[in-house]
Amino acid sequence: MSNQKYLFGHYCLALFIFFAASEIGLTASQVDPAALKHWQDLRFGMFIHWGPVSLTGQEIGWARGKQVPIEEYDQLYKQFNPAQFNADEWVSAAKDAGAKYIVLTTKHHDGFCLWDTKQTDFNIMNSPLKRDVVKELAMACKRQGIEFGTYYSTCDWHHPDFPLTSPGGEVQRETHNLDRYTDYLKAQVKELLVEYGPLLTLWFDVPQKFDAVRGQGVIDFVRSIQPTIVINNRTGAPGDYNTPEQHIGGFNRERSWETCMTICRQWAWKPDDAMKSKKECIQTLLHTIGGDGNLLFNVGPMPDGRIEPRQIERLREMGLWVKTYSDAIYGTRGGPFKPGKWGAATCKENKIFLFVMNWPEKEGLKIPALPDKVTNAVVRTGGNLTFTQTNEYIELDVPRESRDPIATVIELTVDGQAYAIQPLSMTPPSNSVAFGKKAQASNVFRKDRSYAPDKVLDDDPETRWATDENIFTAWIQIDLGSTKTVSSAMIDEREWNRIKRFELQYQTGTEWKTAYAGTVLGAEKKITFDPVQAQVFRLNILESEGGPTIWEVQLFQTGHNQNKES
Ligand code: FHN
Repeated sequence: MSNQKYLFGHYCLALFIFFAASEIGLTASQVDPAALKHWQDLRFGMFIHWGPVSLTGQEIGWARGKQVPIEEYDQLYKQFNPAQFNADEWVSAAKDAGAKYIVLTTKHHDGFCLWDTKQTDFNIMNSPLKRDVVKELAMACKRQGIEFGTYYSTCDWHHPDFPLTSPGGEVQRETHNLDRYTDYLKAQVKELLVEYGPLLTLWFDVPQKFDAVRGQGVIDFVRSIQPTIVINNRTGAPGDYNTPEQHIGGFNRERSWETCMTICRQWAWKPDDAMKSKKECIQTLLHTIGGDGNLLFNVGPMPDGRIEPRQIERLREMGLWVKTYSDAIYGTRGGPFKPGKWGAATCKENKIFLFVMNWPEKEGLKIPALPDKVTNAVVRTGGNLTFTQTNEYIELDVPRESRDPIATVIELTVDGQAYAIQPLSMTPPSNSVAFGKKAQASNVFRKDRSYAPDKVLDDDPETRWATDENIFTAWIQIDLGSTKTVSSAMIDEREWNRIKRFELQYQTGTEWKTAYAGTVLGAEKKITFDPVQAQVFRLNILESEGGPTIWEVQLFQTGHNQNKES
């Protein structure tokens, strides 16, 4: 049987198991809605990436067999003695930031375990520290009243049964046994659930050889031990929430999601790593919850067990701001106004909280009118609010000197349930004939839907089409659904300037003709050209620095929205 047929058969079997299980009432693969809501209401967690690799200042897992030879990397634990590790200090740092849960890497891709596991000697109890880090952190979380979850790497480049090894899982092991490794994984995960739980979440990572069936099997196993747990989408199966990484996920109320992001640049500790500013940290949280996501914000403790004092201070600064507006953050949902350059919004009961980060140059902020009447409006960050409400729009203004440089918080009270209001885009419609149309592309970054080609046709300044790093030429094709006469366009690659040569083409019969040829694109490039009649257009990127990415492609009919070439 060919591989494709085998995989297709496997996939059908997975679907059958999934639907059969739910048909006969098995609940193993369904998340407990109350548990998911509880996790979602927390909105903000602290991620911790730590292990013996911190002795090297290199990246956990990935440095094994790259910056650090495998043999040397695997022996690091024998000199790992973080005597200043104090779980209560870590938990206090998280609480000072305003985080409501902690997720710790209990085992990363390098296979080293931070708890007293009986499945392998490759664990913290055989290091000079001889302390069960996971146990101490779980107990400190309990003592201080915040939730605890565990990161557990699905792939394991150290384990002899896992098919792939370092560097980076790029090397196929001669002999391996994925079923035996899966049993090992389940035995370890059971230890974490039974001896260190109940856990808020199990955060799996990098499934590599785990397909949807194997991944769902892990999820069912976990839920059979702890039904009230939420599991992410990195076992190989969809799980309960998506995990956009190092970027803020798009507005999405339909599927739970959590952005994971580093406070510096590296996940594990790195000396003098660049650290995000207080403003960036807080605005990242606000844009994330404004999109209806959670934020899992990462620190990497040092080899002596401490979190860097400068990171502790940054987290404290963040928390001072966050806690001032905690009612506008925790237990809220994203929207109804979608996030954008303007800022973000959250809602709860009959309240809408606006976090205005950028004001228009000349007048106040105009937002779309709401179906519900606004019965009260106050500025939580101080100053006098000018407020106008018409059937078409709401206009808000706060004197410049009163605006908060991080976000001016405005609380609106409406005469209804704010969450019931249909989400509203803050970007005025472009009138592009390509808006909302079908798109396909020659390549999509890691085949991740978050970067699908249709993201350039959504008038949403927060979403983009992206390609893999090793892609230098690419095309994105747009089907308008019917023939249109087009004579101008706007193409936005922001300031990334990766594109060196491109053509806007249109299809006649089976041929592609060029409507416009250019070199540098950049931010909101407006182009005009002789009117062309076609149904299918494509942006053909002929030369780039690698990984070209486009935020918007807007096409305008002759006579509409004529843009002047920039
Ligand atoms: O390879 C890991 C990486 O080290 C880190 O743990 C992140 C956290 O989300 N996950 C993987 C990269 O996607």
